[in-house]
Amino acid sequence: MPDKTYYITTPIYYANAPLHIGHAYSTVAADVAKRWQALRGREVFMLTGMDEHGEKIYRSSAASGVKPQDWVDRYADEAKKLWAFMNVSCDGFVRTTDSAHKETVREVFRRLRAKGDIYDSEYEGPYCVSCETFFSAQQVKDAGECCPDCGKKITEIKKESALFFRLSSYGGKLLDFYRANPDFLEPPGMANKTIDSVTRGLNDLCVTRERVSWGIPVPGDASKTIYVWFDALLNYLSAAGFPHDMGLFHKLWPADCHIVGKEIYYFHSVIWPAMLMALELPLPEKVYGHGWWTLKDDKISKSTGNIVTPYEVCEKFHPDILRFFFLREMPFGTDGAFSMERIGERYTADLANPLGNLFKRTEVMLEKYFGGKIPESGSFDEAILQKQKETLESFSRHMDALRFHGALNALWELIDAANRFIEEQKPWVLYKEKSPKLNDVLLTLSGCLEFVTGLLSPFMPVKCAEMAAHIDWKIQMPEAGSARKGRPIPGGAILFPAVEK
Ligand code: ME8
Repeated sequence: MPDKTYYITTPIYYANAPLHIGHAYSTVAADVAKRWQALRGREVFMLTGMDEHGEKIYRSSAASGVKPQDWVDRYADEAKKLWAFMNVSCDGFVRTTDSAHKETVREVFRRLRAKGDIYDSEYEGPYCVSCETFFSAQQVKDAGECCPDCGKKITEIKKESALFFRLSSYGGKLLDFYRANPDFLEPPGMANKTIDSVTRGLNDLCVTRERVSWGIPVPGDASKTIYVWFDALLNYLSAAGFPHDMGLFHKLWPADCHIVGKEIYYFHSVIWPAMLMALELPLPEKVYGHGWWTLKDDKISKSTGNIVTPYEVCEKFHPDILRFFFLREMPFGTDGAFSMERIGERYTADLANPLGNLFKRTEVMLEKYFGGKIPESGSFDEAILQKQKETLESFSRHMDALRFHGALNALWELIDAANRFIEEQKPWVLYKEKSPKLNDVLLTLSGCLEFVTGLLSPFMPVKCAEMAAHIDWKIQMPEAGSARKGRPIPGGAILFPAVEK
């Protein structure tokens, strides 16, 4: 087990509209990955936060007649409330208006300028305020005179003095790095796109804006502010203590994983590693680009206006059910259609029926046959023990690789096997026949309850705490074949009551 703290990040979200289930998806995924590493005994640090500078945010605040700082303060407060509501336990919450962050950005800017990686020039050309992205005239023409990414109206930046980052000189080094670190770009579909675009050649990147006042002033030239993406990407360093707390930094860096949506993968897989190379810092272990939740085939997004908030979903379902649904419904990396009906179906098919029933039936039988305790004697069933060992191996492998879907599939195979075990062993017959095998069966089933509760806890921390209370157990990394002979099983209210359609 490595000594280094497991450091995982989400994107920092724009402070210009309420967060929705798409944002919750990335944040919950990072929280689940972190909770899994903590369960295995590692030190962990999960970072999320807010992206608070730039023209888009300035325009939104101005349109509402609110000072930009008041505007972003409001969204940062709302985000913190949302993450607490979603049972996300973040260790860091970075805001790009934090003074420590601003100092990191200024320092990085100074260093890169001093070594010639940032140089003086001029910029003119198309810019998308919604994506905060510079495009070439040809890209905009090819997209039908609109933003090639979001399809919105393009702004023309008139010729202005600007500073550029020498991105073009890092193409070869990036390709070498991708080759030498095949786990860096994930999933594979995203890797191919990144390698293609770097192979086609990189242009230097404009990293300042002259007519945007809501940003970090360029050191030594207050007429310009630093481009919002250059500012935002540095959150991963500033929140890790670079350069003001190098003790913390050495514990956290390099990050184990940046989780991002696929539309911002290029920024994280090309621009960000090139910035780190320029700073002569180690690169993160992995950049994972996940897919989108869609509604009627459209990406759920603030700009499309089809957003669903976690609060709306959780009028009907516990936040842990939404967490579970996020990672059970679609493989991490692909797109998926969101609907309340699908959550209801998943809830019934995975939680209320197999898992809820496994708990209920085991608790009822322990009460009836053993006075509410795990049998004092008996031995763990060999076949289920073997199944638990296989599940642990497969679950761990998938979780370490952020294949949440594969991990849950493995766990549900065990839950199904445990339910089949009840049907095959027929404990009610064993009881009538006064067979000693009854002890083995209920010992084994009790062990399955604790095994499943432990592994599921990163996904559903609150519901699993309820499950643990049913079996008088403290959540920890479960062991195959564990059975706490003679311990009371208090049971409790139905864990996953049926929901109407
Ligand atoms: O891009 N499905 O912020 P943002 C899945 N500030 N995930 C979704 C989603 C959907 N429909 N919609 C949004 C920014 N997301 C920048 C990031 S990082 C240095 C700066 C998630 O508020 C997904 O993670 O537009 C996506 O990348 C992110 O929210 C975009 O959030």
